[in-house]
Amino acid sequence: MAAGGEVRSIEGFGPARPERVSAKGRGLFSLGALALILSGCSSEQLPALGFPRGVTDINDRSHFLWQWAWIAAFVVGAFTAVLILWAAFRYRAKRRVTTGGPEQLPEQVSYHMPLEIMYTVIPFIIVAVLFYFTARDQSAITKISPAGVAVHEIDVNAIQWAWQFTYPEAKEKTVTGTPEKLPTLYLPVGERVRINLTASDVVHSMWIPAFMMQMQALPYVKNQFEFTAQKEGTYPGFCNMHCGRNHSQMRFTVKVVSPTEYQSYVNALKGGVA
Ligand SMILES: [Cu+2]
Repeated sequence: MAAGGEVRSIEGFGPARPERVSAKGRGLFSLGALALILSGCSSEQLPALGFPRGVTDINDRSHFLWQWAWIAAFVVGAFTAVLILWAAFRYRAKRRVTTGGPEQLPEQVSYHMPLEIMYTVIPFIIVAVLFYFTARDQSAITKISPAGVAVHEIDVNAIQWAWQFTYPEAKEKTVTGTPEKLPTLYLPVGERVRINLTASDVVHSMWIPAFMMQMQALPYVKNQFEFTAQKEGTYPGFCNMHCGRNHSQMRFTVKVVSPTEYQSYVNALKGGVA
């Protein structure tokens, strides 16, 4: 018991009590066990977290990054929450230790080198790991097949506020959409497709959520990406860059069909029927 108004030092950075260590130890053990369990999962076993599997080969690649970015965020978030709650409860103001005097601040720590190094190095490692996997997947997704490899090329032009699809295979015939009559982008299943993307006026962005793919459409620039659609179906497409008053109406439909059906579409377009 402190006497004569002297304030007993607040528990702080001294040695932790044994029961606190065991609680902390249990927390760390649980986190480690979670990481160990999750590391044994293949990306097929993990939840898809809002994106469909296998629609294109881009999905096959991007799912890994998508799922593990969430797992990393969850682990970092949980660890941070535990630390915050632990500090909040462990070092909360205790009236019983301020007998006779004003409330005292706990010991103030500054220029604690190990701590300073830790909170600089750990975020750097997190960013470096995310950067590595993002750069690896991005360069794979934007890799263009060498000349001579058969791909179906489709030129996509974004305009305020519609999409134009031009098929060189159909004698450069162009399909232009309007907000009232959305255009359809036809794609053959199981065959390589290259999108040559540009814009007529301002910056737009071509986004097909089911394909886990978006790319900016820039005026005077040809951006390209390739993929192989793996599942037939109809999927919505959007402009994903706020490009003006009617941006929200800048939509299109993607139809992945059999190669025969795709060929008939191209032929019909060539003949001016589609
Ligand atoms: Cu747009």
